[in-house]
Amino acid sequence: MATEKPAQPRNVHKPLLFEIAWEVANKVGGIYTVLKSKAPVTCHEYGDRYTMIGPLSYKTAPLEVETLEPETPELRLTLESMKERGVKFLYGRWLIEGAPKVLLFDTGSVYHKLDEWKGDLWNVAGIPSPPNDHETNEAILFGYLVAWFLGEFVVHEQKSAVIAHFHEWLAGVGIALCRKRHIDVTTIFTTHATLLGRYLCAGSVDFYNNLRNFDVDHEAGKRGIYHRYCIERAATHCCDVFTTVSHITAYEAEHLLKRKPDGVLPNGLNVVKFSAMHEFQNLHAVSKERIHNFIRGHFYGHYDFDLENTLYFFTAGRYEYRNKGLDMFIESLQRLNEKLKAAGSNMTVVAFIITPAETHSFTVETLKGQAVVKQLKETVSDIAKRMETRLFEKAARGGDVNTTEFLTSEDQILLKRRTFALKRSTLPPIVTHNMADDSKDPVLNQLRRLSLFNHPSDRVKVVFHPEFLNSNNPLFGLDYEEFVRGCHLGVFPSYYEPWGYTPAECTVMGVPSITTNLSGFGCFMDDNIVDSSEYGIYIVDRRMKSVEESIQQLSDQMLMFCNKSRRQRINQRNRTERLSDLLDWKRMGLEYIKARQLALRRAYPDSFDDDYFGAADESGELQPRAKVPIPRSAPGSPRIRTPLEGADNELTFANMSISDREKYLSYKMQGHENDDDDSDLQ
Ligand code: U2F
Ligand code: UDP
Ligand code: G6P
Repeated sequence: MATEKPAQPRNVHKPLLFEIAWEVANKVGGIYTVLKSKAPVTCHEYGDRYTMIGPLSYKTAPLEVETLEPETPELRLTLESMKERGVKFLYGRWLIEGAPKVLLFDTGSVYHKLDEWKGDLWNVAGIPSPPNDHETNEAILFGYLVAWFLGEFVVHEQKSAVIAHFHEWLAGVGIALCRKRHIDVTTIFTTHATLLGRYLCAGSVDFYNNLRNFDVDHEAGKRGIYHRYCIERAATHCCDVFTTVSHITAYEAEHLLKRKPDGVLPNGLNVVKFSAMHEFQNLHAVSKERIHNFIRGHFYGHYDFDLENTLYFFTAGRYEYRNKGLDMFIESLQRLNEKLKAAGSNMTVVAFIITPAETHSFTVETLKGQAVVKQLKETVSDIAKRMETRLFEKAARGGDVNTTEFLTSEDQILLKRRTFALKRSTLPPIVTHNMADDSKDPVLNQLRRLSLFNHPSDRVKVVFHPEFLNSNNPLFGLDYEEFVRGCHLGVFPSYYEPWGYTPAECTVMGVPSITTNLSGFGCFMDDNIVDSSEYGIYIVDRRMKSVEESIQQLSDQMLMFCNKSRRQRINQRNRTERLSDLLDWKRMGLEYIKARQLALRRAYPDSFDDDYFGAADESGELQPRAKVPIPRSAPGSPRIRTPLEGADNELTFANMSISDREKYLSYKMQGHENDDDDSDLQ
């Protein structure tokens, strides 16, 4: 359905915005975090002109979305007409901060159309679709529903320009259809990874050195993803503005998808600042105590190390062994173990690996560890109460207080029984669950190969928890965020990581982390901070160094961290936390604003009077990119002077209208008081 251009030009200064993704109110991976955490800034900017479009999941949507009646006649007419033709949907408010409006389409309600639409996709775009790929079928149904909606909507709504911002290939079919049907919207496509990149990296290819040389169609065909790749590539080439989440993915996209992105939209977070600076330090201490409790149980019988001198390292994320750098993490832990032993260090490191694998629940041994220690604790508490009563009685009578006589022989026997229960002939387990396929699991095999078995002489202990954490977890009783706060260092040595939310989340919680120069986040920090290690962001070089050298570097960084005093760790956490502003959507959101402006300018060039745009230096924001300097001994908040540079592409702040700049800047100022008076030392 082609849409006629309206008689009057559409208003490009008050556009409507639709953001379309498979993960709207539907948690799958990192894109859900992008949409959810960005909602407050986008709602603030667009108000009721903003709607997210996603698939309708009857399992989760009723819990996440409150139903609304369409407010405008244009939306009502469009949705009524779709409903009359059998389309089911849910329109409402997503119950998250910002309360964005969402339109969720039930792909099942149009399943009977699948074959017709597949045929059409082949005819109009030359995209094939095999019969049994469920994910692709869903992407096609969703794409046709979105294009149907947008096509009808812009017939009814003729006054405002409409921006449709699509995320990832799963939402990509809609872009190709908007282009083929000449629907009068402007489109942005953001890819959060490339299909081929993910597949190629997971294998054993030297990905980055061969990016220019891959025969993309052949590689996609070999992996059975040619049709998916076609959708991704069509979206890339049919959109008005093409973007990725990092420069490294932009480079990858240029070679694998054959279009140089117009700009980079890095991922932010919705940073919640505590009013008192030390509050996050207190939270660390509280959560760490809970992790201590787990350790006492897990290592029962071998609990011979001092928790005051124990550091908690962790890695977390989807179970992509090579892409997430689990191989490198384990190898480096073994080196660290040797180094700490050789130095006669009194430090112990417990390294947690949190990543979902197929399991048959917790092992009996793991649960037993928690049970015996809990029993011991209860017994000690009962005995202590009895001793307290006796002690008080004796003291109240003015008698001589000889403490040994307060522990009765019965209690001594009880205590002995409990401590006998702590004896064990086996080493503390390296995995907390029964694995579905223990003998083939790559993490376990690597730990076995390197003999990391939690022996008493090991200074590095390992706990593999093959399931994401939640507060009902019987071992920790902590949700993921609380667990991260209780740890000392996050380690994410990824080989393939378009962005990487896990180290970013550590940063805003004031937890130092190690990442790599192959991750979007690592490169972003390196670009924006003079010496990020001073702020507790360590970056392993996986580009220019050999694997062996990178492993050495990672183990040295971990060793250096082990050599810090408590005071230095506290100091460093304060510095890390100060980088939060850099990752806040209030700043990162600016890149989205630029992308939307560019999309409008490309689709409606005649609607822009260039006088409307101020000169580049008018706002004071367009200065050469300033890196965050090395911290002074008690640094103030890092001064981040300019947003991510877009000098070599069209996404620059100069392209924003003055009103957009003012709106953005006024929002940015809210709630961001100067915290210069915070001391580094707690
Ligand atoms: C990118 O991360 P994503 O999470 O979007 O990666 P995808 O591969 O596109 O989607 C997540 C996949 O992982 C699966 C899930 C999806 O197929 O079914 N999965 C799982 O098998 N088990 C789980 O417990 C959870 C998910 C990118 F890689 C990151 O670097 C970026 O930070 C992120 C946001 O931009 O996008
Ligand atoms: N995560 C979680 N529970 C856990 C471990 C991780 O919810 O126990 C989340 C984490 O907070 C992060 C996401 O998983 O938001 C992983 O995102 P990342 O960008 O690091 O990688 P992706 O999986 O998107 O490639
Ligand atoms: C926080 C708490 C301090 C505690 C410290 C432990 O800063 O506020 O009371 O001493 O954590 O730090 P550590 O790095 O040893 O876990």
